[in-house]
Amino acid sequence: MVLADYERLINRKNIALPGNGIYTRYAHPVVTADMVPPFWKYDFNPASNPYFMERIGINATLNAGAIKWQGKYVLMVRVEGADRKSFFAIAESDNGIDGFRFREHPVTMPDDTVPATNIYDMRLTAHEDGYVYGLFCVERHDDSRPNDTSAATAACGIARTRDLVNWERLPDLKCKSQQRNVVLHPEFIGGKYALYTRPQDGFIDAGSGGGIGWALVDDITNAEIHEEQVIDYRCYHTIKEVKNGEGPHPIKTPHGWLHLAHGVRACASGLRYVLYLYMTALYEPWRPIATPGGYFMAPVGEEYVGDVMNVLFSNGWIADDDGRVFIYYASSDTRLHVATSTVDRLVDYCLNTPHDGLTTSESVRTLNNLIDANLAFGVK
Ligand code: M1P
Repeated sequence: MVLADYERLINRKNIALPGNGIYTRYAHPVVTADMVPPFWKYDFNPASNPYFMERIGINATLNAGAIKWQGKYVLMVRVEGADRKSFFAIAESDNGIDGFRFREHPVTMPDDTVPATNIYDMRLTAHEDGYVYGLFCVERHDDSRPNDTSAATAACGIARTRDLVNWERLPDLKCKSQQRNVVLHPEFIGGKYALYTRPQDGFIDAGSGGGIGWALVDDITNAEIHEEQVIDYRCYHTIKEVKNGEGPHPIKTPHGWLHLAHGVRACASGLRYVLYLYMTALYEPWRPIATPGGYFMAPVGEEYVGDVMNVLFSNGWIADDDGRVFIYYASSDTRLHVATSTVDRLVDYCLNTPHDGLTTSESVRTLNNLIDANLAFGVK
């Protein structure tokens, strides 16, 4: 029964929903906690489990890295157990929108010299050096505050593989600040590895770290940031007032690098996480060339609800050779969805969406420009 229900669920066909011309959402999430194989949760031996009870609880499947690998759409899913520990597990599909099935075992990630309490949110980058890298957040208790059971530190863990099975763990990124949302650029820049960073004052607060940063690293096997420049700033009364962070590595297009990121604002009900796009120059991936205003995607319907409400977060997308783009995003730290678009549409969105004029007068002026153009065109 449990196995039959599971097979029915993971074989459910997804249904495209009417869209806005920019992307298409789908009726069903692509990966949920219910899609984790029952043999990860139940002991199937009646001798040791006479009541057929769940022995290991799975709480959520979220924030997945993504890569096209040997013809399959592969997600490096953050799976969170009932014990609040996250780990990585690969789920793969033939078409990218449904049929995701977890491999038999989760990923065994070697530890750095100081073991982590938690690891999550891997960004996958097939680098031109020939390795596939996984950069992820490494969380440990902050032992400088021994009496505070909530005090934590965030750093960037680095691992690499050639087969998505065996992982070589490299030393964690060294830098002055704490880091989350660090992403490896897929190409060398002046012979160096390039990182999108997110300097932060504390474990949660971005504080004085002004936004998404850029840093070059000489040696990825002993990565250290000496200089970091902010390339995408946080800003008052925008969707990224409180925090922002790079999503997956940017997609290379003839018009420049296409970036997906998350922006965070505060409100009475807590933090609101939305997704936005921006572009940087083809030969200077640190230089913004297009910054469409507002959000690209925000929670709708059930996406609002979950462990951490009002959150969309993405650290994985796949650009296919035919120009289709599969955007994997999690809602409310609970489940994973896909939205599809094309490189052409996303570039058009970036180049032609008005930027945020930062005042209400500018927003009305921009709106009137569009209305007047449409009226002149004869549309009412
Ligand atoms: O809970 C929302 C997100 O919060 C963190 O992201 P950020 O560091 O940008 O605030 C991460 O813990 C992320 O995993 C989580 O989805």
